[in-house]
Amino acid sequence: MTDLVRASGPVVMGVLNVTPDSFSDGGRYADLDAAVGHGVRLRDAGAHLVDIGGESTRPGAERIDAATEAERVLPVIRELTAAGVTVSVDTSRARVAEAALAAGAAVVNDVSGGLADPDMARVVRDAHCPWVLMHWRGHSRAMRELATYTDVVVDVRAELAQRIDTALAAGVAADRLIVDPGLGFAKTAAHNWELSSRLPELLDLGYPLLFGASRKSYLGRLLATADGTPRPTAQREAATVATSVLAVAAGAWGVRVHDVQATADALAVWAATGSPRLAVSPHDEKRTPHDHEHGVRR
Ligand code: PMM
Repeated sequence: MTDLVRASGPVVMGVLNVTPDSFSDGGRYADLDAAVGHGVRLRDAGAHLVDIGGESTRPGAERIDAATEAERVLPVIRELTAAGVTVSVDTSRARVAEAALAAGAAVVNDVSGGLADPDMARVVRDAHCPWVLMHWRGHSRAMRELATYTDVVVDVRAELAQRIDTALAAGVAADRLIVDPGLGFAKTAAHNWELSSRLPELLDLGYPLLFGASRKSYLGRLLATADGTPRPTAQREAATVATSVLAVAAGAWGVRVHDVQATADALAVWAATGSPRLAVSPHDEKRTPHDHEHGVRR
């Protein structure tokens, strides 16, 4: 699985949330079949990884207990792994991660970056599996009040560096770590845009970067009607694809998306045009009007 971390091409992580609001109708087995079927479709559409989460992390969401979370994710992980799908588990609980790895999960996607459960580093270290360390400041109920930064990019970078140091100090190998700015987690829309436009400063940490903008509310606000009504979740796909391609062109290792087919198609176009990279670095001087004119003439 270390190969996945070192992958040069963009990695597409498909989202499979097995929370009651995703699969509310039908009995337990119908839910399981629906979840597994969806996971297989995500893989067939081009997902390198299917990310299975059993606890909603939406702002304001109430927590569920570890046993409920495990009951939701473990059967889906077992079946998808048996079907040959590479799976990550989206959890902040060491107990759930440990059981998920035993059930076949290959990657731990921890939205708390190791902060929520001090035992997570041990689990990841012993499993030698990749670990996504997302930038996080607190559980869903509290995250709105935690969205205060001096400079969001500088602060997120410094906090991710602390998460990396803690992981390394606990014995986790550097080549298992992936960082993620955590769009929408204790971030306003403006913070999300600032992070999106200054990814090179986060890439400068020297770790693969996962970018998860898919269908998030800041895209809904960008595309709001004149009276301020946000664009509904299901109609944010073109914006999701645009942010994902821009993130990959800026150097992101991977993107976490709901509509894998749309993103995979867009990334195929990006690859067919020579995988162009956005030529920006945090130290680049801003382009002057003169440069622009020059570029146009050529
Ligand atoms: N976002 C959500 C859940 N898990 N994991 C990572 N690594 N990065 C994210 O941005 C992220 C995540 C919330 O989005 P969802 O409710 O659409 O799954």
